[in-house]
Amino acid sequence: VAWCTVLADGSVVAGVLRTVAETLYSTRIGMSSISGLGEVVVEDEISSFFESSPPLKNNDEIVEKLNLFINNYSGGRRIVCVTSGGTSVPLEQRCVRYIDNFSSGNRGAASTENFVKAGYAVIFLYRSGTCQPYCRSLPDDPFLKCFEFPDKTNIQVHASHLEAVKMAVMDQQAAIAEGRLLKLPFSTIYEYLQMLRLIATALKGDGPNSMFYLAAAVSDFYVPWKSMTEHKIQSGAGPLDIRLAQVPKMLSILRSNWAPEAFCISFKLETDSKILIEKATKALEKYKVHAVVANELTTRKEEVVVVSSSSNVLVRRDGDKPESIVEDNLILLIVDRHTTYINGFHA
Ligand code: 9Z3
Repeated sequence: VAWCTVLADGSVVAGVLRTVAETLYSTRIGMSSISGLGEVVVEDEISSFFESSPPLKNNDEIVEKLNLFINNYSGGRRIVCVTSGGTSVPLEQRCVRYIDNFSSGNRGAASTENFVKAGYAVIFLYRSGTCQPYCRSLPDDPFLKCFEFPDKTNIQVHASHLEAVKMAVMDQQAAIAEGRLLKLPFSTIYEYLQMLRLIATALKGDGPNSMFYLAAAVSDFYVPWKSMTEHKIQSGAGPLDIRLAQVPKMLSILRSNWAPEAFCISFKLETDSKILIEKATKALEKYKVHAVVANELTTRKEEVVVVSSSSNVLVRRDGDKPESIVEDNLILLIVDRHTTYINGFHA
């Protein structure tokens, strides 16, 4: 997981946090393997994570939207929850500073477009402010770059961006009107995990027709809400020393409990390509997901490896076509695997 701090005093905070986090990580791994009670420990950690989390502000509204969206699509159709963007970890309850996980949201947004194209209904659980489906061809600041004023009362799209804006608006409107796209934003690790649990619970009735495609970059460490200072941390007190707890791995409970019949794809990101496949294979075995998409930070837009119990498949973007993206081929493969899974389930 890539660590970086945001806002003022960043460099000092980053150095200290990294050291403490790494120490905690190795301590906890050691304890679990000695106790031999891995499953129980994980379930306890998960319960206490949720019990101590600040409640979701718009819980009822999210549940209502989810139920409406899921009930709106006729049985037998496929539905996928795509997670996208990084989770933030607040350092103060009235948050001024936070730790962030790297992710532009490109993978999630592009994958969503491809799932919709393949006939899926998509619940897009995304980090606020990250890349959105159908907006990848627009400039970073579309409002300032796409529009012009022929006179004071009219606004029109620059000819250079006309096609991109037209496609973005039309495709997004069609996906929403057809009940194929529900967008739910999160910011913190607390919001992300509570929303993921809500979605998984809501999708339980859809069994093997549902899929989780977990491309979000999820924090491994966090500050438990109750041990977090309420007000802004003061810099006058000198260097900062914060204890980070390990975020319990929700993948195992997602698979075993929240949505045991759903098809589940997780992602593994590394910066050292030498350990990538080994780490992805370990994750596959440990969390019993159906496949792990392994990617290396600098080449993630060119290629990924889909690691599963049957094979490791290298998926590349089509180098001959400039507009080709790796998600075009990746989603074709994942959809194919999902079909095999559904057929096997009913056999
Ligand atoms: C990924 O590996 C995604 O493919 C990326 C996509 C975040 C690299 P972008 O959003 O990049 O297009 O800029 N996501 C999972 C990252 C992660 O944190 N995985 C955890 C891990 O590797 C497991 S949940 O341990």
